[in-house]
Parts: sequence; C-alpha cells; structure tokens
Amino acid sequence: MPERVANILTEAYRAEIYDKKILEEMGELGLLGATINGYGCAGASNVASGLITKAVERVDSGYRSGMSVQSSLVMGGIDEFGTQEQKDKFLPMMAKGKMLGAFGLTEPNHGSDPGSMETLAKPHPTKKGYLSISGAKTWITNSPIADVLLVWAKYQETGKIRGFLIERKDCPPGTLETPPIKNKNGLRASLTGMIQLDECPVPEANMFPDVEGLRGPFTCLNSARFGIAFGMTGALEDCIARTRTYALERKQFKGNPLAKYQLVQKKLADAVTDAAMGTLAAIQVGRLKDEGKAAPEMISMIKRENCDRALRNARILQEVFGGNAVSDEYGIGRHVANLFVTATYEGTSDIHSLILGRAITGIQAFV
Ligand code: TGC
Ligand code: FAD
Repeated sequence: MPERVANILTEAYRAEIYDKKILEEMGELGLLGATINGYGCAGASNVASGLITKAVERVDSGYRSGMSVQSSLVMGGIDEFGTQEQKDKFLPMMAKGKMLGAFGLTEPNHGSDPGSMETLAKPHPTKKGYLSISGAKTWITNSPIADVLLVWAKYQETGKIRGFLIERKDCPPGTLETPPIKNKNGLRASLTGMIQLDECPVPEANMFPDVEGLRGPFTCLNSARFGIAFGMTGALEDCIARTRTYALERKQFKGNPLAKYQLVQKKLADAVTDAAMGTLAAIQVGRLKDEGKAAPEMISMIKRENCDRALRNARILQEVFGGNAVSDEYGIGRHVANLFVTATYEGTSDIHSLILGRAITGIQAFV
C-alpha cells in the first residue's frame, strides 16, 4: 500500500485528486477499522493500528486522513454507539472500503467549540418515523464522496447533541449537498468539503440510540487523535530520510556534502530524537489504550506534542534543501503544508494545551 500510494502521490497532490479506490484497496488489506472485532475487521491492537497510520502517513498525511475518518471516526462511532442493525448494515461494507464515510462535527461558525453547534434535528413535518435535519458542516474530510455521513446535530426534543447516520442515496434532491472545498494549500491529496442539509429526512432508526452530548463525537476523536499522534512520526521520518539523502548528495564549499556540517547534523539529530521519542510515547499510550487505561488527556498530550514537533522539525529540515525546498519534487514542502493541518484539525494544539491545563489546574480556560 505505501508503494502504491507513493506512486500516484505527486500528480494527486498537484491536481487535488483523491482516488476513492485507495480506500477499497486499504479495505482489501484489512487496514480499515483495524481495531474492531468482527464485521470483517482485523481485530488488531491499538499499537498495531497506530503502526498502520504511521506507515500510511509516511507517504502523505492526506491518505492517513481518509483512512482515519473511515476507521476511527465513522466505523469506530458505529461500533461504539450504533444499534446492532446499524452495525450489521454499515460495518462490513465500510471494512471493505465499498461504502465510504464522513464525520460532520465542525460548522462554519463553530470549530473549536462544537458544543455551540446550530445543526438541528426536529420531527419531520410529514414523514412519520423520520426526523428533519437542517444545518451546515464545513471542512469535512471525504464529504464529497461519502456514502454515509455521521452528522452530529442538536436533537430538538432534548437540546442534546446526537449522532445521525445519513445515507446519501436516501436523501431527496436538494436536501443534501456536499460541495468540495478546492484550492487548499495543504492536504491536497485528501478530499475536503462541506455538508449542507436542508430539511433532510432521516429515519429515526438512523440515530445513535443512547449516546448524548459531546461524549459521542469526542469518544470517536480519542481514537482518531491517537492515530494522528502515531502517524506524525511517519511523516517526520520521511522528512528526515529525504533530508539525509539530500544532505549527503548536495555539495557546497570545497566539495563537502552538506551532511558534513555541524549545523545540518544538529537539525537531523533534533528531528531523529523527536521522531523516536514521539514513537515511544505513542506506543506507550497505545498499550494503555489496549488495556483500557488511556485517559483522554494522555491522547491530547501526544496529539499536541507529536504534531507540534513534527511541524517544527519539518520546517527546520526544509532549510537544508535551500532553494530546492520550493520545488515539489523534493516532497519536504508538501509535508510542511500537511503538518500545519494535522496540528489544526481534531483540536488545535492550543485547544489541547487548554485540555491539559484544565486537567492540571482544575480550572476551565476555554471561556
Ligand atoms: P467538555 O465539558 O469538556 O465535555 C463535554 C462532554 O464530553 C465529554 N468529553 C469526552 N468524552 C470522551 N472523550 C473525550 N476526549 C472527552 N472530552 C470531553 C465530557 O465528559 C462531557 O460529558 P458529559 O456526559 O458530562 O456531558 O466540553 P466543552 O464544550 O467544554 O469542550 C471543550 C473542548 C475545547 C475540549 C472541546 O470542544 C474540543 O475538544 N474542541 C476541539 C474540537 C475538535 O476536536 N474538533 C474535531 C472535529 S473532527 C476533525 O477534525 C476530523 S479531521 C479528520 C481527518 O481528516 O483526519
Ligand atoms: P477556530 O475554532 O476558529 O480557531 C481559530 C484559532 O483560535 C485557533 O488557533 C484556535 O486554537 C484558537 N482558539 C479558539 N478558541 C480558543 C480559546 N478558547 N482559547 C484560545 N485559543 C482559541 N472537522 C470535522 O468535523 N470533520 C472532518 O472530517 C474535518 N476534516 C478537516 C480537514 C481539514 C483539511 C481541515 C483544515 C479541517 C478539518 N476539520 C474537520 C475541521 C477542524 O477540526 C477544525 O478546523 C478545527 O477543529 C479548528 O476549528 P476552526 O477551524 O473553526 O478554528
């Protein structure tokens, strides 16, 4: 799989193309919903699943992104909170990558603060047993190609946030639009879009039965944030490998390779150290997650730290390429642009600082 996507990457990134067959091929390899037991999923450990994200992210964060949404955010949500009927209906097809998912939490006016969301589910005025959902979600990975959209909305009856599985094929014309967001300057090999719902009829049976409030989406995010933390080390390792190769080949001053200079070696030493420490931290949290002992704050800690360090090191390693860093042939600029996104989605680094600050002091600093 890494070789397969590496071969199509340059053109995909330039043209902002995401071939949905990639998810089908990932499904054939058993990479989707890897930690789920049954339904054709691998039933792998969290550590093994983290190593998968690392290998995929080494190629490009966009491919890990598509995989994370399918696996952790949508399949993970259905496995954790879905009815038996929902699990039987969606998980086997999603495990094969034949049915694609998207996760709609962020709204145009509510990103870091999803608790203030405006998307509303109310009784359908004419269709018995149906709800009518209206609202907009933005910056949604895979929304333009998703068959099933896990949308979080306020349930009018209680005012609480609930999860709804919206099947594109069942939405009457004009009630669901998923326009792509084009011309991104990062994560260009991943597809991103909006979800626009206009009195969309959704069967009551498609609502997650029990989970209420932000615990629903945040439980899914615990696994996805863990995957990002692990994945970061793969992206950083690719930056290191590319920089090392370049520094050994490129000669300046008396025919010396750049790798001979101490300033260049220091940059590599810092990056290799952070990649190793980040990997070890992710493995440890993965082991604790396997034992059911990982607290969400541990995941915030490694998501924030691994993303920030990967971005910082990638930016510094980029300097070693001089002017060539500006050419996409060298790949380092692509990682830097991607790594800004990874430090931003699933909770910005600053938001994770506040989650940690709240745990340390007991004082809520968000508002
Ligand atoms: P807060 O009071 O903290 O919590 C509300 C309820 O949620 C529960 N909870 C959690 N449950 C499980 N796991 C966690 N990590 C949880 N964190 C909180 C909490 O116990 C409480 O439950 P209950 O039953 O008492 O109601 O809520 P808040 O509104 O104060 O939250 C503040 C804050 C900033 C921490 C939160 O809003 C936050 O994390 N914001 C960041 C938003 C975010 O991460 N968005 C992600 C969108 S999805 C995405 O980016 C996908 S990109 C995918 C890709 O392409 O790879
Ligand atoms: P804002 O919340 O407006 O934050 C802007 C800045 O203000 C940030 O620096 C933030 O840290 C800071 N800030 C905000 N509040 C505070 C505070 N209280 N104190 C201090 N600083 C604060 N979302 C989904 O639901 N599903 C997806 O599949 C998905 N995929 C994405 C794919 C891409 C390519 C991108 C770019 C985003 C994606 N997102 C997705 C959205 C992502 O989760 C949000 O962008 C992110 O949560 C931040 O929200 P925001 O962009 O609205 O920024």
